[in-house]
Amino acid sequence: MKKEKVLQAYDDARKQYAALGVDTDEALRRLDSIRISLHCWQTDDVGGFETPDAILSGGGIQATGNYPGKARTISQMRQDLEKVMSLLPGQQRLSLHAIYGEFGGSKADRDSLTPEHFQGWTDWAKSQGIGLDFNPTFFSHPMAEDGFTLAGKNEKHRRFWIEHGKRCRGIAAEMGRQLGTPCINNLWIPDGSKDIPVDRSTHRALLKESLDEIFSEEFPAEYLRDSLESKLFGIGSESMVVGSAEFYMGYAIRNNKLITLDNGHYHPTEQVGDKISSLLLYVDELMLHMTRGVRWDSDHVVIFNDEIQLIAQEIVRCNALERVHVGLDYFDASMNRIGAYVIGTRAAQQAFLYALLEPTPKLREYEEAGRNFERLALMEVMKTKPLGAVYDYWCLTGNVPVAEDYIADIQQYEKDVLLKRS
Ligand code: RNT
Ligand code: ZN
Repeated sequence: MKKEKVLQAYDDARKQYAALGVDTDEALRRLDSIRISLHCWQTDDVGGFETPDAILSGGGIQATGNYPGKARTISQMRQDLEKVMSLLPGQQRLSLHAIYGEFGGSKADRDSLTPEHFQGWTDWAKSQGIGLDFNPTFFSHPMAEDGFTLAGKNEKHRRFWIEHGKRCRGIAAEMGRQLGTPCINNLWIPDGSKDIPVDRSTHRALLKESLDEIFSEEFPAEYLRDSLESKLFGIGSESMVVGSAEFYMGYAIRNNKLITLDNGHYHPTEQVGDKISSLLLYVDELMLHMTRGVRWDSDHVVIFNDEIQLIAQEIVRCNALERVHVGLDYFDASMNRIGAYVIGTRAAQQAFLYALLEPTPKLREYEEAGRNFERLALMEVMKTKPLGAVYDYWCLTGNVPVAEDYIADIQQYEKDVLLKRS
């Protein structure tokens, strides 16, 4: 896109928003401070590097598609992530899963992971000037095959997973310490049952006990924040998921933990955006897994839809940008994976920009005066204001491709790099 065109369009957009009392420059300044945490697992369909050609298994989650070019080594993965970040305005973080360590061909099982296995990632993050987040991996492992980990009645397995949970916190804290930005360690377990269980309560009591043990060690909040992610159901856990919304909400409020809101993990008519103002009254901080469920928790690429907009709007309206850590969680193996990252991250950024460009005081004024028509009318008008011109300007000033220009860039990368991978 021509530079002058972008500047001209921005100038016009600035005036249009200003007429409604919205300062676009200020909105961009605030947008610039949001660090979206890229989920490393879109590079390789949640495979990881424990064994050659590891595949996602036993976690009630599934990646579908076999688009060529997935990352098969750590250096390919870093190359892909660097490409992704070169196509995104603003700054990002990276969220790693425990299966993505540098195991150097030797088998380090989940209960014997150490910060050294991730030192390469920390060094890389330092070189990129980004922060890291972390996730213990409680799936794709023989000891998770019966569908239970921290909440299981098999004591040997449960002990193994508790050890994994503890080690991951140590690793995450070390990343946070070295990088000077707290590492959010997000805990999600698949535990649940396919058919109707009779004893739900023992599993929940066991999960509580396991978590107490995992969290018994204290780390400074500047290094580590613990977050808990609930789920409604998964493949093979259709009838009960131990770590439900109520379970973790109770646990997090009582124990001062963060809650991760994955918008694929609720009843399809529930709006995750609506939960934010409630949770912020009781927990200090939230973590987001922005995703797109299509009929189920399908983890499609994030797009600029109503759901994502409401999430961003509620965070901005609650003035809670500093209290919400934004992350992504989807894995689509049916399209160019670099493209999937860029589409989803740009969509999330656009949702925040949309929220930041809202004439909230005016809308509130209408609301308080009971002017329901006027409130809805202005909300509708905002949908066709030149959001894109403001976003394009952000890309231009951030020296990344503007609008559709990034498509050609990814096509070139596919030709030069991805298709050459075996
Ligand atoms: C699964 C959860 C979880 C995973 C990642 C890979 O339903 O959403 O966050 O997607 O940990
Ligand atoms: Zn998630």
